[in-house]
Amino acid sequence: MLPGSNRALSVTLQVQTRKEEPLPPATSQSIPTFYFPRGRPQDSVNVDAVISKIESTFAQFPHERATMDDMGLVAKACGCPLYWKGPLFYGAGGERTGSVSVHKFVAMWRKILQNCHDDAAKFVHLLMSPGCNYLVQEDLVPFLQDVVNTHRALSFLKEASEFHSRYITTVIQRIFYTVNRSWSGRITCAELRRSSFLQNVALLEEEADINQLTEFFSYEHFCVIYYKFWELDTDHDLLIDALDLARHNDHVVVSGYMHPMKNKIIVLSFPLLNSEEQ
Ligand SMILES: [Ca+2]
Repeated sequence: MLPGSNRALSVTLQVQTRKEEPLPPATSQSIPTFYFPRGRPQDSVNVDAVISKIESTFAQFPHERATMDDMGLVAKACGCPLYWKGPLFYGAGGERTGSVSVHKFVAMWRKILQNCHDDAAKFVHLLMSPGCNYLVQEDLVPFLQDVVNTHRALSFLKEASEFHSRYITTVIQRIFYTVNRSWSGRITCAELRRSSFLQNVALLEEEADINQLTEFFSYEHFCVIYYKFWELDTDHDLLIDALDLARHNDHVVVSGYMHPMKNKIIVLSFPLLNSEEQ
């Protein structure tokens, strides 16, 4: 054995022994929660008082069941902006039966109050498909269909139901273009929270002229967008393809801008000169 090897072995064993001593566990109690995907819980929400107000509201309705027409009162009892009434009705399953019972609605809203702590989380959970934590485009249809059906500024659309889906589709595209900054096709609570969408939803109640809501809901903006689409869609099949653009404006969009195999447009930002400039 080499000189001093006994001591070296002893030191090594001590070091190994020390290494095996367990570190004190980092308890979750010592790290404050800093991530609240469903909003930061607030102590001030008195769930029982809110539920009591909702029950009083339902007591006014026949058999304590609310139809879609009743949901404005229910939304107010929930402390929500008026145009949350569509999502509230849909979230409680009202679309399937045409009305919603007080028991079903209270169970749904109590669960939302207990699990969702801000408006973004509540709105997403009312409209999302089961098992999801985000909204896809179709999820917004019940909300927007109710806006079309009941906002006074859109009452003239009652006679033109074929434009309902075109207005709704356009508004959904505007919402996703602005709110879904990740371009994932899925609006999360965080993306909704960072956007001005819910403030605009609240303004639908206060603003009689929907054209003032230029970010998403303006009917005038829809007309401009739809008119331009119609102009580009030269065969009016509601699809803009390469042939439409090739035909548009005296063939000013040259074929070099199109994908030779897929018949798709690669570049759309082509300057369209008016006749005076030409
Ligand atoms: Ca077309």
